[in-house]
Amino acid sequence: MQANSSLQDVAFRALDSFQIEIPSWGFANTGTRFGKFLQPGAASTLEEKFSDAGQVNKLTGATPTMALHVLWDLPNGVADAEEVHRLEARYGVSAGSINPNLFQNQEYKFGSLCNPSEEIREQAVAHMLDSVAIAGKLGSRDISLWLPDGSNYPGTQSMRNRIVWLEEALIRTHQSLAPNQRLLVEYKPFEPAFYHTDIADWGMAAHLAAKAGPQARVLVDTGHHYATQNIEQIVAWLLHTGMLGGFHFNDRRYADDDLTLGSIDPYQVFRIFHEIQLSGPELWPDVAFMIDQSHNLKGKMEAMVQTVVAAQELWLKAALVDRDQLERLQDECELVKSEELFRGTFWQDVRPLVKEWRAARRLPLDPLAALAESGYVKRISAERGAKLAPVTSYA
Ligand code: PSV
Ligand code: MN
Repeated sequence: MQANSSLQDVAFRALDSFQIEIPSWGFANTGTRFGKFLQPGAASTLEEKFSDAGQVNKLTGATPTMALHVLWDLPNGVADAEEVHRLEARYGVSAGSINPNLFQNQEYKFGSLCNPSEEIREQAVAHMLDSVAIAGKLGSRDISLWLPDGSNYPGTQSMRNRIVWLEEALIRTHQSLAPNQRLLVEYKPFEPAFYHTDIADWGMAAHLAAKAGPQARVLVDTGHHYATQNIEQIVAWLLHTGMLGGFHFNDRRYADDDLTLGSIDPYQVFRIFHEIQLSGPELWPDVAFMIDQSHNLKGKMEAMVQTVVAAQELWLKAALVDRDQLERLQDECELVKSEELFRGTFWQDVRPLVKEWRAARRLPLDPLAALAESGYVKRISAERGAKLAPVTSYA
């Protein structure tokens, strides 16, 4: 905690400043490539997703926007904007980042923006431009690109040609951005391609973003790293170079989308938040905090609320680090004292403080308990479950 401020002031400031975007796909039935376990309460329409997102926002006070995935949520492109505006007004949540989808069409078997076929590359660029137009119509700042391209066998693709095609595609996408829009470039070292992916790490993403233009940044998905990767160091570098655009939070133990934030290593999330808080509040609005999770085993609503609450607690813990004292100890190379200060702050139980903030902001004191008491999950399970055809095999 910084000197001259009461603990409560620091906590309230930190929690007031913290917002995290939830993904529409977190409320829908999803699974692994082996199959899906369907949940009766899962959302299958855009309205149901908005309704669920609205509930999470009411319970936590921290999720005013929902990320949309173009093909899953906006199949008619800009023509869907009117319906989105109606849902925003009805459920009190706005459209957030717009996610192009370059991974579902059959044409993309050998790549999208990096496909050796010029015609297919054009189709993929056209989808990027459509996504920018949709974002413009919805008033969304960020177009968040995850590229699934890559190859599975050495020698089968020219990695060098693909760099050039990708640079061209991102430059063209950037040219279509309005002044208030950003292009976020996500990286992933594996899946669905396993020999090489065209944007494998933060260095490649940072290069591509810089090449694309001044409104492009890097998106760090915490699941998209190899084991033992020091993600907070990557964050420190991206902050230093002004290239950090945002996050997709999940847990890398699942390698991607499906574990609640901090369920395996909350200390890592704390370390990441600490790096961001070192940069000061002027910068925070430029960092898009987003969740990229879709739960297969836990109840979707419960897991989303649990994630947001965990994020709030960890953000607050990071705000309580005595950064001045830490800097002094670091300068003096007081290893044990500096580590104990850092670790000790992480171990503090901040839940009572978060509760005080919830009370002051007229939010439920215990969002998970409030969700259970509201009967919302029971209701949507009954209503939506009745529409499900009986299933004997979910493969
Ligand atoms: C890909 O693994 C990813 O992390 C991208 O962000 C996608 O948009 C998202 O998951 C949903 O498939
Ligand atoms: Mn992601």
